[in-house]
Amino acid sequence: HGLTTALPTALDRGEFFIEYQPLVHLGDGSVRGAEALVRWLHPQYGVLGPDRFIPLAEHTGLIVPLGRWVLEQSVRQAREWRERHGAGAADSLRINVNLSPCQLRHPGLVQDTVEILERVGVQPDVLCLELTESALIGADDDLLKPLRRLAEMGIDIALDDFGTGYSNLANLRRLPVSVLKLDRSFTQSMQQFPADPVDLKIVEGIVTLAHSLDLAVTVEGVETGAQAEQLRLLGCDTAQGWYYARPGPPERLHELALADA
Ligand code: G
Ligand code: G
Ligand code: MN
Ligand code: NA
Repeated sequence: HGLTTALPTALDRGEFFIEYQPLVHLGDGSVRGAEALVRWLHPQYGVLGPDRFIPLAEHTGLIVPLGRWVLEQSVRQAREWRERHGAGAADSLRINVNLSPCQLRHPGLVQDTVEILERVGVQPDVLCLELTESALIGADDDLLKPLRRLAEMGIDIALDDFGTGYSNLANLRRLPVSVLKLDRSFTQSMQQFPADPVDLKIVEGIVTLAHSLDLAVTVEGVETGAQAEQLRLLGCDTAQGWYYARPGPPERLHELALADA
């Protein structure tokens, strides 16, 4: 239908844009970075979220050039944040970029990423690549090799939507991952205070396991202060959600980062 025919040229037409949602340190409330979330400003249908076109982009192969574009824009944005905020916590602001499994299978991924970082002139530690747990379940060595190379360069790898798949927890040791992003469903169950005791135990267990493997824990979908407080008490490191900010234009992150500087 309409989206299928318009998608291949949308990149050349400059119809994609990126919104950024801050990642906040639960201990001190400082902004540590942001997740880049792509949108398509369709000439007829208006703003479309990734759920509307990422599957199509994966199917048509556009995900590779689109992913490269998102990566370069995001890294440029992160460089600007670091430059504008100078010394201090903002000095280490990071950008999280989602990676589709198709991009991981594309042989040019490592090379493209290196070239983008060099062209933009930023260190690899500016970047955290997010892959869903389901993308990495059962991943063989061919798929993990590029991921290991990226991790060795100093890029963080995050396991997105963690806890929704059924990954063998021991499997985590095999993956070059440094961050677990706990799925929003766990955050939702922290809505009541006190939260369901079984959910509390599960999150507590995940956090203990993650920390013992030297992984940081980020929580998604934090909508209330009560959720943030319970997740902080459970030892989670970083949070993301509407309680702090909705995804928005890059200027919004300047304001938030400056506000707590
Ligand atoms: O934008 P929204 O908050 O609705 O995000 C929905 C999902 O779309 C995210 O969880 C993420 O997995 C996916 N997504 C957003 N931006 C990108 C992107 O640049 N590339 C890929 N592959 N997925 C993305
Ligand atoms: O990569 P991922 O699919 O996790 O991207 C995050 C998604 O979650 C995006 O679609 C974003 O708009 C959404 N989101 C971000 N913060 C919140 C929140 O606090 N509550 C809910 N319900 N959704 C959120
Ligand atoms: Mn994500
Ligand atoms: Na997620």
